[in-house]
Amino acid sequence: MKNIQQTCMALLAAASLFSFNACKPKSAGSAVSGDAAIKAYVPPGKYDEFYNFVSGGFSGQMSVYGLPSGRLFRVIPVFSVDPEKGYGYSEETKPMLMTSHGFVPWDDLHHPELSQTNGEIDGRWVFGNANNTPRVARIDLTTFRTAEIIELPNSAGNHSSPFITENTEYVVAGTRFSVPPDYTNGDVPISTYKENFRGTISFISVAKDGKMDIAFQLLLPGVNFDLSHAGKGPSHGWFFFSCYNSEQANTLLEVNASQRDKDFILAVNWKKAEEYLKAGKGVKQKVKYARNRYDENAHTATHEILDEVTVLDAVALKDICYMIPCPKSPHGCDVDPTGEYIVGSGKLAALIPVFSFQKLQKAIADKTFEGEYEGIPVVKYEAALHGEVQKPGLGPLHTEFDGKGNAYTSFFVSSEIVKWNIKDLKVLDRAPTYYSIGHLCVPGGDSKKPSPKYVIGYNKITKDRYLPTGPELAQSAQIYDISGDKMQLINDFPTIGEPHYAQAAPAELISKNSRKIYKIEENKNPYVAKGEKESKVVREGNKVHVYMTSIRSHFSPDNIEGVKLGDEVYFHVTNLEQDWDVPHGFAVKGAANAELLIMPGETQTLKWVPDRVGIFPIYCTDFCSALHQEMQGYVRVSPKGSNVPITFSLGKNSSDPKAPVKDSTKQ
Ligand SMILES: [Cu+2]
Repeated sequence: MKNIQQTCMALLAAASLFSFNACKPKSAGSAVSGDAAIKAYVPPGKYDEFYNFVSGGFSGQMSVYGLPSGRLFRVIPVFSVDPEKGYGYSEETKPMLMTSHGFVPWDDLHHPELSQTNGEIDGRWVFGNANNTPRVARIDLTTFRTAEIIELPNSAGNHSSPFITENTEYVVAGTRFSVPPDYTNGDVPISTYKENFRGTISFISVAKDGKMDIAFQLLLPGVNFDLSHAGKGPSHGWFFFSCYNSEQANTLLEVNASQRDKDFILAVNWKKAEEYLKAGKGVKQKVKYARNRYDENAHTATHEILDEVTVLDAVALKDICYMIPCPKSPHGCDVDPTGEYIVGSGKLAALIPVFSFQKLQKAIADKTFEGEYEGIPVVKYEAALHGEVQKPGLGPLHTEFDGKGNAYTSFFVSSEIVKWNIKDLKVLDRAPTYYSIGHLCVPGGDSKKPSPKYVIGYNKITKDRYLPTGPELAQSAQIYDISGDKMQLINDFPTIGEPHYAQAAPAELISKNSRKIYKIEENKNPYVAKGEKESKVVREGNKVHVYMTSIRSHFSPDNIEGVKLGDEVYFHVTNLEQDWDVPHGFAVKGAANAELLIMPGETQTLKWVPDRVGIFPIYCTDFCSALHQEMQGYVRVSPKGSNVPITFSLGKNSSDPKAPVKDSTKQ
């Protein structure tokens, strides 16, 4: 290990550590030892103990795995279109991906965050951030679907997000890139960063039903906000953010933002900010941002553009924000379950500083400041410090907790998880990871009440854990049993996209609320057909609306004529099934679009603009019965200006005279 440490130290000294692959620990084995694998074995037919919500990184989605098996259950589409579910392809879900820039079909999701009540995970929602076009999404855990997406003005690179207060009062989002605020003229030389660029933190309020609003934003000096965590227990009412680039560099940050020995943890008194807001100290600014909500009754998303946000100037309002010096280029900023200790992880630091909330409060009360940074008071490092973990490893990134007084920190450079005691700061155990760990997760490990059974490590850079798949290898996670004194590797599982961060919750908390169907009588989609008798085809100018139903194993209607070139055809398909797990799919040949996937009782719409004359088959894409293959039909497309009337039928050439839909021209 020493040689590795020396090699890595050399890399650190070169201040270019992230351009190199991390060092592989010599002790890294190739398999789990002894009978450890049995701990991850979940027999066929048995359920896992935990849901693991894993970020899909640059896939823009969130994926759901079982723990400890590592089995993939579902990919939840959030910020990227998903043909498997028709998300972003159906007319009903397209509004979810609207922004102030228009339709954006992709993003980069980094951090899942589960909702909490009294500081404990409550299983209602999981939030996720869009790192590129700044947004925060809320996913409903009864349906495992994205229920709402809100865009963030005055932001760029929404990395420091979404972090949550102990009763889900707020989800916060700090900007990674400082930029000129939206309401000012942004046409300025980039070299005027110090004068014109600002950082903002958005406080998004979450109503009882989950609806999100930007309550206020804090205007801050131009630094990069990286990660955050809310206070809890005694520190409830406060938020802590890691900041880097206190040098305020705007080029070659790998060198220029690593100049100072210490950057900062920003401590925010959000209760105080609320007081200022109530006292009218906020300034309303003209901005433009989107808010998109999915209505479970109309089965339709709505998109609106909002144009105002209230900004509190943290420099002018002196007692909202304080800086705590933190060595060096801090990344993770984690609060322990008691709410007393705040762990800062300097990417380039060779120790872990642990701050005390009580000491911070005393330092603020006594004004034990070493000066100001860009107008924000800077607390003396020693005055806020509980202590430092000495020689913990190289490249500390993130810390989660077991609720038994222990912390687990990931080390990117030395590729390991290190367990240490929060009070006496002694290192207790270390386990190698394969390779270059980034985030890690203990179920509930950033809440007041962790479930300390496993710690899961998520890779930044993955190498040869699995069979090769061309130039890009599988992304990966590893599960360690932490029920004993020593961490024990029990399982690996490949992941979707980059498994950036993840959270986990006991299965029972979520599975008991799982939705099975949508009641057909509650369907308020304007184009619903609540039975085959209501199915029809209606022409409105060049728009043709098909009110279609699907039930095992046919569509109604299944023959349509009278569509012409130049028409826009809208297939509004209602799935009439009222049994759990009988979705139907829908696709049409040549549509520049994906399929629909329609849940029982739901209506979804596929828009199709035919590009040629001819006969176009339609079919069900999701296997639904023994006669699924027979679930098909035809649409005839005639030339522009032809006089073929709209007709539609089901069972027209069968012997059943009561076929529910008849040729409309003969009615
Ligand atoms: Cu089907």
